[in-house]
Amino acid sequence: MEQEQIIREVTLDLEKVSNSNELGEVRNKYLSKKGLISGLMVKMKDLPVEEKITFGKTVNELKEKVTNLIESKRAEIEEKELSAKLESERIDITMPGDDFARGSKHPISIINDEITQVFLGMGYTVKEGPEVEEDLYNFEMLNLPKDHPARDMQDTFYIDETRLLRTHTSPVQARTMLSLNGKGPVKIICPGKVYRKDDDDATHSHQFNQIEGLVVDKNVTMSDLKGTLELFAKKMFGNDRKVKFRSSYFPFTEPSVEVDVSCGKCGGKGCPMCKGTGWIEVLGAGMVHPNVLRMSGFDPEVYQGFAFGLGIDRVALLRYGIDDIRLLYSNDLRFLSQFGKEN
Ligand code: FA5
Repeated sequence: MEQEQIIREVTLDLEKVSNSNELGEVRNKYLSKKGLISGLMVKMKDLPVEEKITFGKTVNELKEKVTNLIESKRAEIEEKELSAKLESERIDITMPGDDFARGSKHPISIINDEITQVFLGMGYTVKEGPEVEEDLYNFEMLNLPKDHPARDMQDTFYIDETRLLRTHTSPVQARTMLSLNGKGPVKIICPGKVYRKDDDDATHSHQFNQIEGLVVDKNVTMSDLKGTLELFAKKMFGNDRKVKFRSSYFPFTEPSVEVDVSCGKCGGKGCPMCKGTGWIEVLGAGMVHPNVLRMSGFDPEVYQGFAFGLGIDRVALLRYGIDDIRLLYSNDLRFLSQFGKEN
């Protein structure tokens, strides 16, 4: 066996190699099971014993040298191939990127978050309740027994005899008070969707959003309610808009009020949106009725409370000068993309 000659042959073969496939072929030629070096090993069995040891040693040395040559060629080729790949996949980071459509916050979510922040700042905590509600919490616990005529004020989607889609966020009042076993204070807001069989028009939707507020404590008065709502109106609408308290009726509050804000579209002169009145009603409120406190386990001789229910959609109309509530539910991107970019 000519060790030197084989090494020369390998070196010549490797000089011609320019990629991994060709290198694989050279490797097979010398180092595979049927390769030249394995062939030499086979020959060893025909040699006399005394030659076997030296022959085996030489073949092993040869194998090691050939392997080293092939492996250093492999490193060279891999580096070349990697540089070629990087070159062909080079990214021009100075090219302008593709613009992609980005979502924005819905105006109702923006207003909901803003109102929530105003009340969190006044020390309220947020509570939630189910949209599929029991008649018990939506009406009965709010001083509206079955067949009470005031149930007509909130035309209802019933699911069955005892369950309905909540018509307002007020049921969370009863649920929260019941969980407290007659011990105040209570200071909560509850945002959420509500449903009514109202005919849709510029200011009415069959699905809309409210934020309920409830404060129960000792020595709570109507002026606390008025002060709270005035502060809220100032924060939400600024000093330009006029705010009006109107006496009203809700079976769960006594006395009751409704709060109107001057119409943002006509500035209070009267237009189709405000139905010529110059005002848009945004919330109902009042002092919690003693019956409601009692039914929820609070002693009306000890505790008083006020509550309010704000229409978030109406606040959005007023804040943004939107002239039709149905736009909020149209899912028209031309409309929606005008909001929420600042967040
Ligand atoms: C109520 O829902 C009472 N639960 C509010 C309340 C709570 C009073 C706590 C006293 C104490 P009302 O039906 O007026 O009240 O609705 C409250 C607000 O929801 C309205 O002022 C208005 O802003 C909004 N609203 C009512 N109906 C609709 C509707 N169909 N579409 C959009 N907003 C509505």
